[in-house]
Amino acid sequence: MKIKISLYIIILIVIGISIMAGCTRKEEFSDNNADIIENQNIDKSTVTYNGWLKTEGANLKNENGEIVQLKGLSSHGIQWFPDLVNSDNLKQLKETWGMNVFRIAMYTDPNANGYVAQPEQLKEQVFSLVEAAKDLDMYVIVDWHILNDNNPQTYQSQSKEFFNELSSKYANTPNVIYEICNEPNGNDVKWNENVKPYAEDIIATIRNNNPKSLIIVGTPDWCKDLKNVANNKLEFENVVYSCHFYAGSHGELLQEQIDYCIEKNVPVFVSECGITDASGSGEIYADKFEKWINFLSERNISWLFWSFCNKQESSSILKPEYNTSSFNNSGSNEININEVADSVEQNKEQLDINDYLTETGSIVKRLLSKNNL
Ligand code: IDC
Repeated sequence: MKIKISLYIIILIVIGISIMAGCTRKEEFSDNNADIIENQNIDKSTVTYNGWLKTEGANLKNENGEIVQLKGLSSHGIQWFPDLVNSDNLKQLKETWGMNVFRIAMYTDPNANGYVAQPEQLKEQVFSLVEAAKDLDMYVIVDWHILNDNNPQTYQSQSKEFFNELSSKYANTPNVIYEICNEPNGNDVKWNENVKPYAEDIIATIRNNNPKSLIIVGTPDWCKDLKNVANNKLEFENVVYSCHFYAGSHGELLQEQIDYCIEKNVPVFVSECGITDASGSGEIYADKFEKWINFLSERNISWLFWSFCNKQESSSILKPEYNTSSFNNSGSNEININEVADSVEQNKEQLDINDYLTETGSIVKRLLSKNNL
């Protein structure tokens, strides 16, 4: 009898365990299902998804080892257009253009009223734009925009101080990408003698605060001398080298250099490009530009367009009326400065970028939103 009861109890226990195991499997199954559904809705363009970017061979990858192509716009000089970029229009660009990165062009030249002339004001502007990009879960490039101040060594000490502060403030922020010099240029500015030693100093400074950061290094000849760089690249990891093209001025010769870099496992990053010639104004070369964009996409090379601006020049994606449309609708000839300022402030928030696109803007919008992450 006792044996019978024990057997009965054992059978009951076995049945109980089986039922429980079944339930768990069901739960596992529904968890997997939830994962699949969630994966379908995941926004793969965000920093939350991609994390710290890193280079592997000639590719740029996210933390899961997937290849990443960043695409976005560069500001014009933020010292000249302090109010043009704000979190509202960055949000619109992210949502309606598929932009996953924005570049803050901070001129350095004191003759252009750049950082060397007004460090505190420009630092504040940079920090507030970085915060906006962080809130939008987007990558942001901080560009030390040398141009007429052609040799990065000229203001090396200012650069070091700036990047030291930036990289310690954002030591834990994968959103921030450091572009340590826009376009070294001039016959006397060489990779081995000038740009490389500058880069070694600034990269060491950044990495001291922030070992994982992605760093973009400008190359000589307005970012067109890639071969010399590829033959003697930096020892640091997670460094990409910039190549800048303007469709009306640069073509196959530069593309050959990009392919040379890829063969040598040197990662190239187009942190600035344009649809005009190198002057930034004049004719628009839509077909040549599109061919360039296809060339880059086939190679998963990131690119940013010059520029997010309403200046009267054909490289601008916005019409000059963007920003000042409120004046035209005021209905009054008497201008009260405070009222105008208030109305500009209000209107700025409501303006839809897409209502003010230039021909350039429409073309770039189409190409930028193609094949998104
Ligand atoms: C141009 C601007 C133009 C400005 C000029 C000088 O479009 O409004 O007057 O700079 O500051 C670059 C530079 C970028 C240039 C751009 C077009 O990085 O600053 O902007 N360009 O000329 N390299 C190649 C072309």
